[in-house]
Amino acid sequence: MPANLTPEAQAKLAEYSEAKTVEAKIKALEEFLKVAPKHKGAENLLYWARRRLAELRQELETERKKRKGGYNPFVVEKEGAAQVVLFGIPNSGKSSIIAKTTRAKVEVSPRPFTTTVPAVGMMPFEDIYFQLVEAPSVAPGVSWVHRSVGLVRNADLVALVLDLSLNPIKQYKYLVELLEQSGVSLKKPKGKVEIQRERSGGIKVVIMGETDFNVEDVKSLLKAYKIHSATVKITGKVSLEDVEKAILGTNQYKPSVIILNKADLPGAKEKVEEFLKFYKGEAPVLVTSTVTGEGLKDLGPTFFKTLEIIRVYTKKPHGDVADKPLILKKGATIEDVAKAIHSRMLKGFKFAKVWGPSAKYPGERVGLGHEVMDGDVIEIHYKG
Ligand SMILES: Nc1nc2c(ncn2[C@@H]2O[C@H](COP(=O)(O)OP(=O)(O)OP(=O)(O)O)[C@@H](O)[C@H]2O)c(=O)[nH]1
Ligand SMILES: [Mg+2]
Repeated sequence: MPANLTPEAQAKLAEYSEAKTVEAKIKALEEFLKVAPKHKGAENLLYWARRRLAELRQELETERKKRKGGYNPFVVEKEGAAQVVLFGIPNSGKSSIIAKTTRAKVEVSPRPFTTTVPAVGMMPFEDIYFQLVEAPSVAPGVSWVHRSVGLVRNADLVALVLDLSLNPIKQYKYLVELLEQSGVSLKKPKGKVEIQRERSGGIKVVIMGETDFNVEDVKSLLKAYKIHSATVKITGKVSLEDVEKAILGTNQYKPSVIILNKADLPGAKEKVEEFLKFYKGEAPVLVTSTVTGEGLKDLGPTFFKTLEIIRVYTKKPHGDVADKPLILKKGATIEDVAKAIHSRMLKGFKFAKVWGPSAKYPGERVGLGHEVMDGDVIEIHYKG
């Protein structure tokens, strides 16, 4: 069920979602919290608003510091094929994983909270690198929880690192709850809501899929949030609450893997079995030990698969194949390849030649709509 807000509260949220600056967002959320209803249906939204407010205040402080010339260690610029954030409670072994799989010098210690700012390392996988980022450990009452959650929000993938010397189920529940409270979901959505705001033209709604609401419901929801012109495309299994979350941006899906670490310890095997009995989600579960090295070589392939990325190699006509691949999302087409290289290539596109898994025969001539695959070699011909 949508949160059934008063028009006043909805207007404040509308202000929030339209606000362009952090300051304006903070102001709108503060005012929303003052007028928001306290009934059961609005509970989640209130929780979200408080969390978001805390994050925004943090952001503001960071911005201020930056203006003064300081730098923010909690902003880690992406490098390599994808950024993977290691998220977990103190001492679960996040730094040890980075130490064992990258060349970065990180501090490992039996003392909890050793890592106080994100530790970063580049983990090689075949011909690419994944950027591993350790989020400083989270625990109840820790002041940087929002910042660590912020790192997860920005990552391409989150790895939950669970400590097998303690109860992994409890840790899992705690970490997932923290993320959910901040609008980060590890569950792949069954449907998709795309909202394209327009300057004029009213509200257009296209529903393709399983819903228990109709076009009029969507229109009135949007109007309640003061959105008067937009194109909304709904595909798959979607609830009206999902549409509301899409309007507010309060639900963000993050692909995840689960790492059960310290498999070398006595009793770890039983805990792994218990966890597997409990866990029915879609994320792959890896069992590792940074002491024996067990499972560490599976990290790369598992990240690669879960990220649903592919590598394609471009070449110029009569030229050599690039040794560094272009990283694209699974399902990408020649159009995406051209776009990724240069807009000129797309504008003047004539045809492409493909060698590799997606080609019917080596050097097949294809158009913009051709779907490329991992390992393809692509030569684009265009009017320069
Ligand atoms: N037995 C065992 N000990 C491990 C393993 N991985 C890490 N440790 C130990 O666990 C302790 C914490 O490891 P770290 O890698 O520093 O853990 P962290 O998650 O980075 O922890 P903080 O940054 O301090 O919050 C250290 O004493 C490590 O030697 C493992 O696979 N097996
Ligand atoms: Mg650490």
